[in-house]
Amino acid sequence: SLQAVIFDVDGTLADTERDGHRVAFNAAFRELGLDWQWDESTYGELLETGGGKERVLRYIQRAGLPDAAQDGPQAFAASVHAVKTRHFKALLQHPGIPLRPGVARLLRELRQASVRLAIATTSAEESVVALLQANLGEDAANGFDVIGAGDVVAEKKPAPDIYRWVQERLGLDAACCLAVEDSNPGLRAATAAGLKTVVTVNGYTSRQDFAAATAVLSDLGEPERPFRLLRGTAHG
Ligand code: XBP
Ligand code: MG
Repeated sequence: SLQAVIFDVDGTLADTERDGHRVAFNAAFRELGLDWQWDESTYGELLETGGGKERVLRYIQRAGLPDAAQDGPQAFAASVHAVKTRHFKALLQHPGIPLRPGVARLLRELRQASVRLAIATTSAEESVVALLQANLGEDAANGFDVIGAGDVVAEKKPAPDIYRWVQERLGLDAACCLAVEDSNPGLRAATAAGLKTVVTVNGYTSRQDFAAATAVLSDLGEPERPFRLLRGTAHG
């Protein structure tokens, strides 16, 4: 039986990428005097690389190492990421980034059913906690048994490492857990860790390959606006 649900964050709990992380990266580039700008479609391509620091490192291969990066690419990516994380957290305060439809309801209903909740994400823990707090209150992070985020594992999604890290701490077999993801790299990570996975798509991910998913949904739905089942069965 189902004992825990492990949620991805970006694109799954909230549409954080286009109007959140992307905007925060661009603000960081401006603040640091770089002439880089990531438009929506460029960012869509760059999302193939999970992790903000890794994404910056990948972009350096295309745009070249800026003059400002005197301490090398790794230190440069880390400093961009720190500035970007500050801007991302400010965006969560104003204008704010809401949770996707059905997310708050599902979290509440799972807790009421004594299903344990966990998070497995590529992004920085402080960004995740700030998103939860901004939308669900100061101690929102305490509602999750395990939060696996950012650099706690060396290999980010699509590697299964973050899901394995979370499962180990939950102390549960993969067979008792369900993953909720929004992207192909996320689905690959969860599937490689042996987890059944429900996918809720968004604008950046809707055309990706989700053949390995238990079900593909438009979103998690609200009573007055149910989700659409895009593939699979409602009972997996
Ligand atoms: C999320 C990511 C992250 C975010 C930005 O992927 O790839 O890098 O874009 O967060 P997933 P950071 O939803 O598959 O976990 O800049 O803090 O990495
Ligand atoms: Mg995601």
